[in-house]
Amino acid sequence: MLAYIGLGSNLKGPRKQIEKALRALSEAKETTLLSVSSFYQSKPLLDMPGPNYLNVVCKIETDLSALDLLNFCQEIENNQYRVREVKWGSRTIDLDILLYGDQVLATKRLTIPHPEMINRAFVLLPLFEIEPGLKLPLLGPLKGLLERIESSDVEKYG
Ligand code: ROI
Repeated sequence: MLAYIGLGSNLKGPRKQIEKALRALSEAKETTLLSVSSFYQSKPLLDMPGPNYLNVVCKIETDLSALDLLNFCQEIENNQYRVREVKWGSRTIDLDILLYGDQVLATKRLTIPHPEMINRAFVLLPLFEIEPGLKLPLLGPLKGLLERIESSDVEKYG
């Protein structure tokens, strides 16, 4: 199955944290890393206090089910000492399953497409960079979604 994962970090060397998580994704025998976007920098959403974020989106091919992919992503987060303190607080690493093939899922643990992705330029811009022609289940062409949101506060980094 093809899947897209959004990665974000604003603590403890964000670039290093994201590179480490990408390495974990690429080294797992059930997943192949197919492409990775540039790094993008933005302020924390909703004017939350904290350092700027770096975000990337990657495309993988995986034999894992959506739920096992979620478990794997959370294992990577735990390995990088992610601590869940306040909701929407700073984090060393965050991995969000954005899309899993054309699957639509709404369970307690996992909603796909990721429910917030359509509002987040730090997800849509890197996704557009690696897959400009993408059509999302339920939500339609990525290009149309990007045109609806303000994205000037997200910039390419490095
Ligand atoms: N803000 C930005 N800019 N990037 C993120 O990845 C990000 N992730 C989050 C919250 C805390 C909502 N804010 C973010 O989870």
